[in-house]
Amino acid sequence: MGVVDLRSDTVTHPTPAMREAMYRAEVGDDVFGDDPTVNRLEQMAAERTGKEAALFVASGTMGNLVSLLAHCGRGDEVIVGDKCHTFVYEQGGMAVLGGMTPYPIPNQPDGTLRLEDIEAAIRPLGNPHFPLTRLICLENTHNLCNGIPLTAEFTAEVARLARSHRLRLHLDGARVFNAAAGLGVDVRELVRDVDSVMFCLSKGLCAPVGSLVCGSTDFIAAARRARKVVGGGMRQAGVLAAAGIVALEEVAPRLSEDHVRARVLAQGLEQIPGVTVAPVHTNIVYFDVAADVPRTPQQVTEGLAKRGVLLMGRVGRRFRAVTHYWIDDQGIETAISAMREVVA
Ligand code: TLP
Repeated sequence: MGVVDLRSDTVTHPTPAMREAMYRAEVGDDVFGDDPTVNRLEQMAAERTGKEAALFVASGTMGNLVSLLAHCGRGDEVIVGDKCHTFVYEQGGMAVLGGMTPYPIPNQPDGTLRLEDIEAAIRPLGNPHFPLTRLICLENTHNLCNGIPLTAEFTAEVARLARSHRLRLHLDGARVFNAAAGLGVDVRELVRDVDSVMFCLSKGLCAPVGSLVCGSTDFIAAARRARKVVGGGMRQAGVLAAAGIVALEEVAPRLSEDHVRARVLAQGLEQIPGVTVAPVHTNIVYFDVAADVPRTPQQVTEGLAKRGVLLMGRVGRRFRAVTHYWIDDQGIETAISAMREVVA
């Protein structure tokens, strides 16, 4: 990559080892269950998450959607954080395509939901005015909450509450491998108490396409049906799954390098007058440019782009930079000096 592309970890190109594995991948018709490479990836994903089974899907959005379709029916309600990806960035897919209603409650700055808020959002049974509460969703790491990881202990508390009301718990774990690296624990611990987890291969894990949904055998059978109805039966998907296998084997173990670089980036940006950096937990760095810096947000992103640095403008004067496999130490230095010039 010629430019320092910090817009997202979704911009990652496949590694040379992935391209090689894709070239050599054995394939079959995955809708018939015949693709050995997809089957192997699904087995690996189930093992890594400690779940019975897994399903390869095209994207994180599709993974969350088919999970929700497998857990819920029309008229069911889903308790979500008001800053979670499923609620904010997925076009309301659960409502549009699944007839579910989201019940958003405030995400706390640390990405958690207050147990009291969850409890208060659960509908009383037997009253025909209300939808039926069916599912609670969490997100780990939490993208809009500074990429913070949720602990296994917090997830266990929510799971206990869910079980006591006969609700299911789904985790949007798009970056759950970053969460595990950030907390220094195994992914299995972080997802032990959820009924289903979706994680992405095509973010920090660097694969070109794909996500996995993991859960019980029955749940995965339902998710497989849901994947087909949304057009996600991908046939010779082994060419994609092959990259996913490399992602799990070779890229997952190195994610903490991205976290170190995110902290170095934050430390550099903090030195620039007018720039305030939010706490960094994993590979996501949010920062604000003060109102008295005479640059519009657009001028900031354009000025950076001219210097070969791409990042994402968010709401107001807030920006996001995400580190990943293709960002090295030199890239971080380039980004910091470009920012210093643009803001000066
Ligand atoms: N996030 C993207 C954008 O959509 C914001 C990004 O650049 O961060 N869950 C979480 C927590 C995500 O951050 C994302 C993508 C998804 C789900 C959806 O994954 P895809 O893009 O594969 O559909």
